Amino acid sequence: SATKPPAGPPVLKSGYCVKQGNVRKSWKRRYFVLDEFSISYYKCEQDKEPLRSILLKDVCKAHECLVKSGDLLMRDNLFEIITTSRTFYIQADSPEDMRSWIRAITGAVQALKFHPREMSFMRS
Ligand code: 4IP
Repeated sequence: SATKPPAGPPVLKSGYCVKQGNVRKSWKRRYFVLDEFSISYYKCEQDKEPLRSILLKDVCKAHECLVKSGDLLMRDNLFEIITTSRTFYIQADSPEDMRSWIRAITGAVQALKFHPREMSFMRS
């Protein structure tokens, strides 16, 4: 019904950032959504299906990208999300937003580590 809340865990942070592709390295503006289990990105805010979800259990670290080479040099407010399989390069709109994303992701990763939760909403 129209009053039913959206399924899934509550959103911790969301907003637009620009991310780099893995192989082709093209930069795309995407809508990012962080919840207590994952970071997903969508083509736009209205989309229902994410292009990809990064599980927080696979995230090793999120921090400001200080060592840059190549086309990373041109990008400010750049942070990286290091996972077991890939490093994501993400450009925020401002230094404040970059720090806010790093803080939110780091907090969620730590929370999951110290208080493992059942992903019960995924079983439906
Ligand atoms: C695409 O480039 C986009 O950057 C994709 O990003 C990216 O996938 C692809 O990475 C890259 O080839 P083109 O559109 O120029 O083809 P998005 O999914 O945000 O559209 P990722 O994995 O970064 O989502 P590779 O690694 O498939 O090349």
